[in-house]
Amino acid sequence: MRMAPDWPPSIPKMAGMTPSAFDIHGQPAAERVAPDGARVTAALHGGHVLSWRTADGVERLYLSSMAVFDGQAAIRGGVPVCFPQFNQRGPLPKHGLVRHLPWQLAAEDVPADALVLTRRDDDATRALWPAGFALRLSAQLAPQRLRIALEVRNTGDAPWSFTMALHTYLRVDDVTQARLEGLQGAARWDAVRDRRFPEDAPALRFGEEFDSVFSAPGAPLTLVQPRGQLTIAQSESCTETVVWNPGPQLAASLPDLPDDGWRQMLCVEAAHIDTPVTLAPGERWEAWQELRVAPA
Ligand code: TA6
Repeated sequence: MRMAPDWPPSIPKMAGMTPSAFDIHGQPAAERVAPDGARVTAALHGGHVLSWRTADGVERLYLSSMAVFDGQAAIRGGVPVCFPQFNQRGPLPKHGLVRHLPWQLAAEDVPADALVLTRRDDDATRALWPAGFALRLSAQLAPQRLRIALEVRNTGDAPWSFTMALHTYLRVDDVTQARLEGLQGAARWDAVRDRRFPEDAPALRFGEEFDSVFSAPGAPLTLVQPRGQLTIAQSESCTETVVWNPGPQLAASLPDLPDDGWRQMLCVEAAHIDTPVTLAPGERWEAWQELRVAPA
């Protein structure tokens, strides 16, 4: 099995309500610690939330032990921000531009319980996509809860369109023992088999490659595991939910995922894919996903 020898990285514990800046594997990172001890950590590369630990110390997000921290590659795990393109549905690199680029840590207008990262267009983005934009990613802590919000603004002088996803990797004890409830009745595109059908299962189960785009459910989803439940809600502005697990075969071919890494992760993504959002100059749009640990 392929495993990084120095994992997990030692993240300094710096409690306080000011975001702490440090680095993880040589990459700049920041952390917010809430009064109850919950903490959220993000890498500036990609504006990428890496970790959410609830007050009980339990890690709720999956981060691959083989994730590449070279300031170039997208990081495997956490919450990649896919913008302005989801997957390969367009001419841009897979999942867009910003997961490969450095963001900034915001210091102003930041709520006391949030970590906020920002990204604007620059020569690197305009070389591939001529849009003037500003992104603001907020990861906000509340007891047993994390809300990740992405604000998109058109700062240019022409309209442009985008698709997006908050590509959240949830940590699970064993995905084959987990089930995801709440998508029954949703329109589903099964990308593995290229089939479209209404989902009829009351709960999704995992074990083989699973890659599907669902029309957004009207109510939050529930991830059920033997150890407890997680509720996953998303803003109405997200018109789709994506569920992805590579399964054993695809996992073995991904160089930045341990062979058995697929067992510890499940991506449940708040997305806007099928009909792109168009923003006129000066317009803004917001999406969020909220994760809540259900009481035992
Ligand atoms: O959101 C699901 C998906 O689009 C899958 O098709 C799979 O490719 C996954 O994202 C991960 O993509 P990545 O480029 O990060 O390997």
